[in-house]
Amino acid sequence: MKAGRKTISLIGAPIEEGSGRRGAAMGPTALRIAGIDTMLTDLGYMVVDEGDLRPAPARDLANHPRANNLQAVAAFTRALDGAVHEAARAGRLPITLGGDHALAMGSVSGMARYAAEVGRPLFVLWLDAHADFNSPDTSPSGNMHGMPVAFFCGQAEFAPILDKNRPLVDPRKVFQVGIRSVDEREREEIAEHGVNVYDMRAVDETGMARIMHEILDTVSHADGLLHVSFDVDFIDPEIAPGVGTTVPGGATFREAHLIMEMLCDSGLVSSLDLVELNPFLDDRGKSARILVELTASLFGRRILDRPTRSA
Ligand code: HAR
Ligand code: MN
Ligand code: MN
Ligand code: MN
Repeated sequence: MKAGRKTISLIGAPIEEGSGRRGAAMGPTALRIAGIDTMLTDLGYMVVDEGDLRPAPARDLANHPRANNLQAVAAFTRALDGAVHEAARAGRLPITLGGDHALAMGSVSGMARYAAEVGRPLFVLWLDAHADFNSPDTSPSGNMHGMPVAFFCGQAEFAPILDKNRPLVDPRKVFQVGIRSVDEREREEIAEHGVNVYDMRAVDETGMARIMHEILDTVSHADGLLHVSFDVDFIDPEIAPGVGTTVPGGATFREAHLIMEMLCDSGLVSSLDLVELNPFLDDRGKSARILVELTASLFGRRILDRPTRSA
């Protein structure tokens, strides 16, 4: 998207109950301190900071032995499904400031509803070390930040969190890049449902530019909307240590930067999650700053003006 009069909604989602540890609830504050709002304003956007969601636990749901903190996660899912959908309908581009990755159960569901209303297919670019395609049945941990993709694809319907008849995301329209930690049963599930996974080996063998061209061509030919879900652990932990679930061998800053510039050129991005930032584990705000830098590239900051060339 080009810098211009587009309005961006910042939606804070201080959820940490989807992860196995504390700290991610400080993520939205750290992203604001790192200057996410002023950076976007400087790039020419109108920015509406909607503040932080603080939903009360969903007490209508029974606790689940294999879905930890279900009531808290469900509350954020419902709140974000509403807030993200509302922002998109109002013509604003929603950026959800996390918070752990369970929040994508809500943000992506809200965008799926919006996409259905405007009659365009929703694609999801999942930048992560993890596939996050577990369900309570398959999860080794019960942590719901490992389940959002299965949830918005309709493969984790274990409690009435959202309307069963809501629009779902077609798993074949999910593109995962940077994956390097997949659980045994999760591996079978992503294959069975046709999720497009570019694991780290694919990144090394094929190169990030080619992978991104393939993905963007597919979205563009389908006239799709593209939701980007950016998990800090996509990046190598040596550069971005502020995350609870570090996995070695992550993306370099340059690879991530290239992705952001290509996304910007494509003009296809409809919505963004910035997730799993844990400021308690960060090194003097380094990871928060990197997230803001990369977001700046996604929204139009560039080194030199040079359009993406076709593959
Ligand atoms: N796959 C593991 C589990 O389900 C770990 C999931 C960790 N997820 C995140 N988000 N950090 O990607 O427990
Ligand atoms: Mn994740
Ligand atoms: Mn992850
Ligand atoms: Mn299945």
